[in-house]
Amino acid sequence: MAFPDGTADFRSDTVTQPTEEMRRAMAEAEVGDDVYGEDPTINRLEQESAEVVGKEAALFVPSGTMGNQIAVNLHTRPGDEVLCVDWAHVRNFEHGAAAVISGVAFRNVGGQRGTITREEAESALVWSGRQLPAVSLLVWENTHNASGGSVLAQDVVEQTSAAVRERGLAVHLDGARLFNAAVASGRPASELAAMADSVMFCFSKGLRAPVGSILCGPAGFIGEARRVRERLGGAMRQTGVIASAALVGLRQRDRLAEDHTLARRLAEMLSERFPAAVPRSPDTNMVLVDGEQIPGGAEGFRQALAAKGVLVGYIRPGILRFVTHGDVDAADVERVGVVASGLA
Ligand code: TLP
Repeated sequence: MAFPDGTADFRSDTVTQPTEEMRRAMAEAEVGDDVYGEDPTINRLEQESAEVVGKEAALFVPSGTMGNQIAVNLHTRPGDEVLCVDWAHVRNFEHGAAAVISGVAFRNVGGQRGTITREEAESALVWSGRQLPAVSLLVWENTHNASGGSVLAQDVVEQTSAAVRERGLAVHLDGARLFNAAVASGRPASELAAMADSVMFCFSKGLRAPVGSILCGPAGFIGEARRVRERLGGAMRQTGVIASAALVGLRQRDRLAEDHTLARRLAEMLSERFPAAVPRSPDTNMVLVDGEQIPGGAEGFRQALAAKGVLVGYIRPGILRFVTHGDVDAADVERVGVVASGLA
C-alpha cells in the first residue's frame, strides 16, 4: 500500500517504514549498554543472525556500508587490491570508503550479472604480490543490485571462491539482500554464504526495519570487527531499541516472496508496453528499465511518474530502477502501468 500521503515509492526498499509490530517491539524492547555487552535484545539478534547464515558470531552495525568496510579493513592490508564484480556496491556506492579507511584499491572482474568465473579470477591474480599489488580479498554481492537484483549462479560462486581461497584470498559476501536471493533460489542463506569468510546483510531493506545491518563470521574475526566498529564510531549503547525491529524483520524474512511476485507483475506490464526496455523477468524485487528504449527517455518517464505521485530512481546513468517492497502493492504497480501507457 502506498504511503499515507498517496506516494508510491519505488526508489528503493530502504524507504520502507517500520510495521506496527516493529514499533511495538521497539517500545517494549529490553535494553542495556551494548558496549558493555549488556543489551539482551542485540545479543539475541546477533546470535539468531549468525545461526541463520551459518556463522559463529555476528556484530550489529548501523549500516551495510559500515559492515562491508569493516570486513574490507580486516581482510586486507594497505596497498592491497580487492577483486569485485562490475558495479559492486562496495566499490561504486560507498564514496571511496575502502581507499580512505583501508588504503586498498578495487579491480573489477567479470560482470555478467554479478558473477566472476574461475578463469576470470585466476587471470586477475597473475603477478599478484610480485610485479602487481597483492590481491587479498574477493567480494561477492548477492543479490547483485546494479544488474537488477540478480541472484548469483551458485555453482560459479562456489568454484571461483574455492579457486581464490587456494591462492590465499579471503572471501566476503555483501549480502545486503541475501534473503531475497535465498527466497528466490530456494536455498538457505547459510548455503549461499558457506563459501564466504564473512557476510554482511541488511535489516533496513526488504526486511523493513528502520536501521541496521549485521556482519557475521568466525568468533575471532567478529571480536576484531567489534574493535574496528568502535574506531569508526559505530559502537552504540541501548541498541536493543532498534535491534528489536530488526529481529521482527529477520523472523518474517519469508515475506520477501511477495515483493518478488510484485516485481514480476511490474516487469510483465512494462515489457508488454516497451519490450526492448525490460528484456528479462526479474529474479527478485527489482526491475530495471533502459531509458533509451522508451519514448521520451528515462527522465521523461521518471517525471511523468512523479507527477502522479509515483517515485522511481536511477541505478546507473540512463537506467531506471523500480524496487518492490512491503510499502507498495498491486494497485501501485497498476499506477505505473497507467503512466507507461500514456507515454507518447
Ligand atoms: N543500497 C542502496 C543504495 O546505496 C544504492 C539501495 O537503494 O539499493 N550493499 C548493497 C548491495 C546495497 O544495495 C546497499 C545499499 C549497501 C550495501 C549499503 O547499505 P547502507 O545503505 O545500509 O549503507
